[in-house]
Amino acid sequence: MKIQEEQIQIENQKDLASHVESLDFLSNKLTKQNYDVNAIISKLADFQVAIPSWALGAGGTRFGRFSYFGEPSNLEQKIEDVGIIHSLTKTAGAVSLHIPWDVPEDYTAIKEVANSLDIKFDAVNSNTFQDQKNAKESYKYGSLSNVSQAVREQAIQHNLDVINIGNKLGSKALTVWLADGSCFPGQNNFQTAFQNTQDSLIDIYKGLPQDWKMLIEYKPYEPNFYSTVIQDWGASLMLANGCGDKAYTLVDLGHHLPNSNIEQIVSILQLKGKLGGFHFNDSKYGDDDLTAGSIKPYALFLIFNELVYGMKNNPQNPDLAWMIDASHNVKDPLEDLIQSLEAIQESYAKALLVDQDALKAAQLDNDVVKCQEILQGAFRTDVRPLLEKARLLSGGVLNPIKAYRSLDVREGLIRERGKNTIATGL
Ligand code: LRH
Ligand code: MN
Ligand code: MN
Repeated sequence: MKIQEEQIQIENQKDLASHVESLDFLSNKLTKQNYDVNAIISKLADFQVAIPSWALGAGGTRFGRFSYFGEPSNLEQKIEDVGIIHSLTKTAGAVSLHIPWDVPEDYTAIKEVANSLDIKFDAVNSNTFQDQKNAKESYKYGSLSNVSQAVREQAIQHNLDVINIGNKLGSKALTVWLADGSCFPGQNNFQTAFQNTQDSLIDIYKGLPQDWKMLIEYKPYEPNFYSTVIQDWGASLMLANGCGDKAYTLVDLGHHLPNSNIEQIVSILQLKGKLGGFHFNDSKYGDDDLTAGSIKPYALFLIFNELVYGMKNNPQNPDLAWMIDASHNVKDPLEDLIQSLEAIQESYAKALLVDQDALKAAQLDNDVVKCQEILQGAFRTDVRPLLEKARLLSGGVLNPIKAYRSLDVREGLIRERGKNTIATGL
């Protein structure tokens, strides 16, 4: 199923008058306050977030999974789904593959599908948290940190294979997330596990092409519940530094203990030029993988405020690999991804409204109240007309959820793929 340009135009006609009215109102207001509205809109239009190949079907939990009909059952269909989201939002121009869930059978064919939908291949993710079919060694007690050299070698080789697959598709980054750790005190020697991980990562790093990055993701718990080897940003940063210049820390919003100050983590990593990537989701309790911005929108805005500051003031930090890492049990996965994209863009737009000079002046005056007024003034602005305009200029729709429903996209997918499809992966 492919959304046609005429369909987009018809959808946009329905909402154009009210869009123009609300954009005029906001633009006038912002222009009077000396904002360059067009510059903000063009930054929004340029901002692209990768969709993970594992988020296109109903994710489920370990207690059950409720299928969403018309789900993609192969990589080609997954990329087609990303194409649908991208044609509506124009902000999802990349897909991030998890290997071995999504090993392409025919590289030329897959690249053609992606190309025709204007989708690029973002970071490739390795998987040493599940045992693979016919694998000699088991990851039950860890992968890159395992006490067995044979297991470590198998896990290293898998990562090198993933780099190879990504290379054929045009990816430029490898994301490593390890489930390695322990469930009970005494099970692991912390130092041995950490050193093994460092040595294994260095072996993988040696196989990284010159223009690639290695992104090291951390997580404090799950599936191991007593300790994880890469428990936090400090552990990730140490490992990245131990590998070299092309290795960076990746922040997944759900991978923190409750009340962690994520915006501060993001800020300091950028200062050190070591923030490489980002996984967006939201959570109430743990790694809940809920829709971005659905639970703590102010926290997402504060994170973006630091990211915007860093993108301007930290040229030592590379361009970031942005990705949504969410999972859906009760929503249509495509609608959920559209909502995440909207929340991410909205936070970005609000962060672009923060008057950095005024904030700096207020900080130098120790005017705490003014600092808060500046941040909250930006946060409380309804920036949605700016997002609409960015989509309109890029050929997307003014209202993606409304258009998705009015075009009966899910019904079309069910007609094409049938009722009993199952998404591979998580
Ligand atoms: C781990 C994680 C990591 C994996 C993905 C499936 O919780 O966030 O990024 O690759 O989920
Ligand atoms: Mn993640
Ligand atoms: Mn996660």
